[in-house]
Amino acid sequence: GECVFHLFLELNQERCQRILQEMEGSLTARDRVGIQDFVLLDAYTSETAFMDNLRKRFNENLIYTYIGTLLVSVNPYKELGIYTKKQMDIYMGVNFFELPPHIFALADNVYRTMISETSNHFILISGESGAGKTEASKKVLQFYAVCCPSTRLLDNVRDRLLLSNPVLEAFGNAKTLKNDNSSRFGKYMDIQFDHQGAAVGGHVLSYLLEKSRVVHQNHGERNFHIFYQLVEGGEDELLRWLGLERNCQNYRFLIQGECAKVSSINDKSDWKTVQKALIIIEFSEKDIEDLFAILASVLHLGNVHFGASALGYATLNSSAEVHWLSKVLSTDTSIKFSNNYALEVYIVIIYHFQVLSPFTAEHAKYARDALAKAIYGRTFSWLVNKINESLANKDSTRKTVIGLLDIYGFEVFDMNSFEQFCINFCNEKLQQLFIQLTLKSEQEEYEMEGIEWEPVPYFNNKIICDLVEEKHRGIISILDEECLRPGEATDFTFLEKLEEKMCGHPHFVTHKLADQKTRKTLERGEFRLLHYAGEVTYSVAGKLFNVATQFKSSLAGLTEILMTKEPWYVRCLKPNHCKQPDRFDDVMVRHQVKYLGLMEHLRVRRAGFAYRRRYEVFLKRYKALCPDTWPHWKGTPAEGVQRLIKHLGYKPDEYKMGRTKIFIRHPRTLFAIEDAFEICKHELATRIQAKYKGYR
Ligand code: AD9
Ligand code: MG
Repeated sequence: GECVFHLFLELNQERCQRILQEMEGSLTARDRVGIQDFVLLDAYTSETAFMDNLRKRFNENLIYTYIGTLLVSVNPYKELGIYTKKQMDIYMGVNFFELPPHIFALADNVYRTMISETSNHFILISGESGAGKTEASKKVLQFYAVCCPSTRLLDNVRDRLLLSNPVLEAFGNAKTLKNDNSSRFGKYMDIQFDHQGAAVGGHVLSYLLEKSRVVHQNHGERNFHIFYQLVEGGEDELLRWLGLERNCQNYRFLIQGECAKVSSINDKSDWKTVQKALIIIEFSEKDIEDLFAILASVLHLGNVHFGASALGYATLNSSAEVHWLSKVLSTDTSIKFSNNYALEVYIVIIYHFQVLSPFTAEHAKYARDALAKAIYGRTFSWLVNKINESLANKDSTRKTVIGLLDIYGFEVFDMNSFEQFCINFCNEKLQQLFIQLTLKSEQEEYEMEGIEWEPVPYFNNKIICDLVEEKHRGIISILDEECLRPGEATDFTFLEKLEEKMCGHPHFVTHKLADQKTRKTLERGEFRLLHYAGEVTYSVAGKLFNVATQFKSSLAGLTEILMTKEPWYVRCLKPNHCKQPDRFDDVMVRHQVKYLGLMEHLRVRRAGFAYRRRYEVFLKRYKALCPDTWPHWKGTPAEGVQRLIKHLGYKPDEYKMGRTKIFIRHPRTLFAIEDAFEICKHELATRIQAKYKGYR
């Protein structure tokens, strides 16, 4: 045991040094490519040094850098050829710090930790809109699909896991000003693994789809991709059956942003991909037909228009659209889209067209749009359910999971509505989770364990989360109260209430509460929140349609799911506002580095300990490396660990003993003990085999 371990410790030290030398090379090479782990940065407290390192690496197409086990990624906006099968093979099963930083290295590390500790994990991918979250989450999924062991039977699951992505993106992503493929829903995906590490199933949770996009798009933005795919790529026969023409310009819901065609998007080939994916995920032919009938109904609905009668009531001027609507939705009694739903839509349409006719044209339009949004929203939920049925693993044996969280990023537009409020609140909550799990709990843990520690100050955004969600006092509660006063409450009474309750809050401003200087930039129907990531001005118009409470509780549910798992982080940075390669906007990146709390994270990491385990867990895993602790240790686990590491010859500055845990400073110490453990396991297995042979 001992001598093997020392050999490994030495080998590892040498190996680490060699790797570092190779990585950093001579001083000039290091000057050129920077350092691959910010923890190794000499001037680790200097933001300038941090930025220099990031920029250097970006200029060399090295988009990944670590802060310990946290991965920082800068969107290159170009293909780098670093996600090939060959690259996956290189990263598979190799110690985290031995190769240049990569999303595959993180994926591999999470996977191996899950296997060796039989524990559940999640990867939180964050960053603002267009920073590369969705791409990162796809790379992780691809890595697991390709690298995990598999059987023919499970190939199915793998394909379905992979292909759920293009389907969900077609229905849930859209071109915005920030990102040509912007996620307009939050997505949390569990990938389930059996005890051999094969991917055997999955589950998707979706969060608040931005439904308003179905009926309205800002200039330079599009509706959800799937509509354009259908119109551009749908077969002639299909379009004829749906009463659609092959021209986006004919559909009001597709052209409000005046950019139906996007150079970076090929709707035709995407259509084919989605078709194939739907078949692999096992949507029946009927399901698929119904799905497109529903989409067509939304497009027809968008073209329904209303005139005004002499009395000012709405009149319906769209017999062709109504004809197609009733045809695609309800003439076929066998519509299986859940019978009730199809029927409900039909009844609602009849209801709207006949009973709502005494409405004004304005009201009728509103009802039409509400209907279109509802149809699309339900279709999306149905789609997620279908995908989940297909990914479900029926076998009840215990599984471990890796969760992937890819949500819509923080975003600020000229006009920010209720949707942006929810999206940015969601980002605020995830930042809070990050703070709790890293900066806060890490430091509290040292304190609790009685380990000497110089506290690192950081900005805690809890104050902003509370401003939004606190019971009885937060914005969402006030919104709820207002919604309970139908007839009396308006967007403006809501704003007045906010002003009354939030007056003096450092993160809340309105026209009335603002100082002279700020007032000029704020309108009367607006409020401004000072989010962790920047200021956003929201319009109160239409906010009284409240789904915020439901959103708040679903986010609370998500937090609960995550809290039971071990966290890993990918922090995505956006290098410029123009979606351009080779352009590193210093001010913009610095801002993100700041609000994501990366400097603070680095400080905590640098001063802290890379690895920690409860004494029982540590002893259980490594006790075979010391004759005194193997096979049974009679004393307390802490004493056992003390004996074990004494035997292994740990130096005093390499570790600290806390109240319940051992803390290890460097990853290399960890590699060494893991390697020694592997050899030991191997030796044991060989001995057992030999014995067995002899017996035979
Ligand atoms: V949003 O909050 O959903 O609006 P994301 O998800 O953070 O946003 P996304 O992953 O969609 O951004 O990335 C935006 C675009 O940047 C992609 O469509 C790619 O064109 C580009 N991108 C992102 N990451 C990479 C990468 N690792 N390599 C090459 C990339 N291009
Ligand atoms: Mg995205």
